[in-house]
Formats: sequence, structure tokens, C-alpha cells
Amino acid sequence: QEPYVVGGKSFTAVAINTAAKAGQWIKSRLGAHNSVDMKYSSHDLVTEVDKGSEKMIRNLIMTHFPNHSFLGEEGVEPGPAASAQALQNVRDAEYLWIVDPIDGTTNFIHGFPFYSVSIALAYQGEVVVGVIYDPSRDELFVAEKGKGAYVHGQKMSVSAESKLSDSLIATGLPADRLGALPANLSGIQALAPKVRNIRVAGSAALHLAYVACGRLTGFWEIGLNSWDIAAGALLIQESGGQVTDTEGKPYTLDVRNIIGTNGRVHQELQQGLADSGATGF
Ligand code: 2AM
Ligand code: CA
Ligand code: CA
Ligand code: CA
Repeated sequence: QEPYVVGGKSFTAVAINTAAKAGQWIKSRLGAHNSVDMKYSSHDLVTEVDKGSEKMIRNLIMTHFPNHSFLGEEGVEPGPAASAQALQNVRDAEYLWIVDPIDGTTNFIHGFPFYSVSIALAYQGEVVVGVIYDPSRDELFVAEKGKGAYVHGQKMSVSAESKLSDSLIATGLPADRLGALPANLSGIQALAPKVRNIRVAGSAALHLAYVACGRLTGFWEIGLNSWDIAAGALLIQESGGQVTDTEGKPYTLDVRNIIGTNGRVHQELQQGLADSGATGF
């Protein structure tokens, strides 16, 4: 049984069309959003564009697949406990869509062109479709389990670096996550001297897509949520890379502390974090 097509409707086609539509709308609202609400603090922001994007994505997907389950960031109360619970509530659904309507909201608010729409579909708890769309560059990253990953319709693959010292690595600075910030800072302190350089551009999903297409060698971040990671994890796996948690366990939907690399530097990156104690919080 082919899990990607039901009743003649391709899950991947719906994911692509939905991400592109939402992304174009988001871009049209750049600089024109009306209000910025704080979820937790001045570091954790949400606009009506985040909510509108999620609503659009949910409506489009549910119109095509009314029996599927849906998990989107803006439908969940803020905080790690609530997001873990929200995932548990739907984790065993046969088909589960996992959506971040804008990954990189702070960038979107400031007009810094590095934000994305992330849409994943899990079948029996395993990601089978991952789509990340970058409206600023009109770049669409697509992966299907077992079928490879594509950008601009071209097959993509991870980079060739085999040593951390040749690697361009990205991470996140979660200024609003009190436990996660020190862990990520310790990781930066430990790894900066060992890598070629570190980038912190503010969209976990887009960083993962950049690992998949070889623009970054690797990415790690402590304290993320399923919707930040799911699509990007499949992109990396289908591009020949490796995705684990910071302790080296294989990626699952529950992973919050993520390492995604080209595979060749995975062990070295994981060991560097382990040596510094920066594997969680
Ligand atoms: P967001 O823009 O969708 O909120 C930057 O470090 C990354 O962390 C972004 O992908 C951002 O996603 C995410 N992020 C920001 N605030 C967060 C929070 N409170 N909990 C988990 N992830 C968060
Ligand atoms: Ca957010
Ligand atoms: Ca996010
Ligand atoms: Ca978001």
C-alpha cells in the first residue's frame, strides 16, 4: 500500500501547494502586520500573520483530508509541557500533519529575510513528507520518505566536509527559553573554536533545509518542538545526512534537542556537545 496517495490525491502535492500559498500570503504581509503579541516575553512573539497562516494551512489540508489529524504551533499553549502534551494527544494518529505556519517569526517582524513555512506529514508516527518553503527566496524544499529530496525540482544532497574544522554549523539562540539558552550558549562556546564558523539566523526549519541542500554542514539546537523539526529532519535524511537527538538517539517526533548533519561530522559534533555538557536542560 502506497501511503503517499489516497483517493488519487497526492499528500505531497497538497503539502507543496499549501506551503507555497501560505508563504506567498505571509510575504504579502511583510511590514504590514498590525500587531505583535507576546506569548511569554518580549522574546517570544506572535502576529496575526502566524495565526492567519496556520488557519489557511489547516483549512486547505482539512478540505483535502478531513480524517487526518493536525498539530500546529499556534493551536498549542506556549511552553514545553503544553507542546509535549499536544504532541502526545495526536502522536498515534494514522495520518498527522505537523505545521509551523511561520518559523522565524522574529525575523518576519523585523523584515530579516530568513523565515519559512514548515509542513510535515507523519504516517503512523513516522514522517513521510516534509516541505519547507522560503518566501524570501521563493525556494521550496521537498522530501518524500524513500524517494529523495528536491529543491527547485533538483535532487539535493548534503555537503562533503568530513571534519568539524571544515564545517559551517548553525544553531539557535532561544532567548525566551530560560533553560535552553544557557545550554545553547555553552554549545557555541565549546564548538566555535572547533568549527570553521557558526551561524545563528533564526529559523530552525530553514537551517535544517540548508543542511539538506549542503549550504550548512550541520545544525543543532536544544529545546525545539516537533513542528520546528519534522519536515527538516526528513529533508536531511533523504539528502543523505543524519538526524539524531543530542545524545545520538535516532530522530523521532518526540526529539526536542536536535542534531542534523551531513553524517560525516555527526559523531564529532555530538561529541563536542557532550564534552561541554550542552546536550539538554
Ligand atoms: P518560531 O519563530 O516559530 O517561534 C530560533 O531559535 C528558533 O526557535 C525558531 O525556529 C523559533 O521558531 C524557535 N522558537 C522561538 N521561540 C520558541 C519557544 N518558546 N519554544 C520553542 N521554540 C521556539
Ligand atoms: Ca513561535
Ligand atoms: Ca518554530
Ligand atoms: Ca512559528
